[in-house]
Amino acid sequence: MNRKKLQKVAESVCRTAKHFNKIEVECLIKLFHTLVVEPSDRHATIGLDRNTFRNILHVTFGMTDDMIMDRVFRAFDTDNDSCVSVTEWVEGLSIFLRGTLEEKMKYCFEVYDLNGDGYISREEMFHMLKNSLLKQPSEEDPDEGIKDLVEITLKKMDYDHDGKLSYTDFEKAVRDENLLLEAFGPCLPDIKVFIFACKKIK
Ligand SMILES: [Ca+2]
Ligand SMILES: [Ca+2]
Repeated sequence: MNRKKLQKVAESVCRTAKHFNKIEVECLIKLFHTLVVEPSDRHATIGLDRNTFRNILHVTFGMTDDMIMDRVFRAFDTDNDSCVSVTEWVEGLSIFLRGTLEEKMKYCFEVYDLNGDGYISREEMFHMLKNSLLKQPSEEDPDEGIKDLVEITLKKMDYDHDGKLSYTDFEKAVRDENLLLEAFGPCLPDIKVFIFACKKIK
């Protein structure tokens, strides 16, 4: 990509990715182009498909949970075309790396609401906690322990007592105790790893 084109793309992306300055946006666009596989047809949309994106989450951000990584992909792919475009990439990272608490709450809720119905259900909590907790080999029935944990979590976060978490419940609980933001598994990056990746391409 030549300098002029890079600047043009950066300018347009800057308008929506609020938390980065222009130099950072340019760096992220360059990074995007080192990660993306250029299609043979030059008119095809250039983007990161699910597998490439999951690989980046794994290698660059140290994520391991397949279910969570799939949801992170969905959160980045805002127009739902199964590919993360350069704009979606920078906008997503703007929240992922620098988002306000509000933006991060919305993002985490979207990730944790596995079926996208607007609620985090008992079953969804169970799946995520089972995946994110290390198995204790000594425990006779590890599922029982996770079920207990789901009930404890509901008791703490389900303010309107309907047995599932709405965004309002989630927001209230996280505002009260910020650590609950990633209650159901890590879905925000390890910043140090990322800064290293950015420095390498400069
Ligand atoms: Ca997309
Ligand atoms: Ca749900």
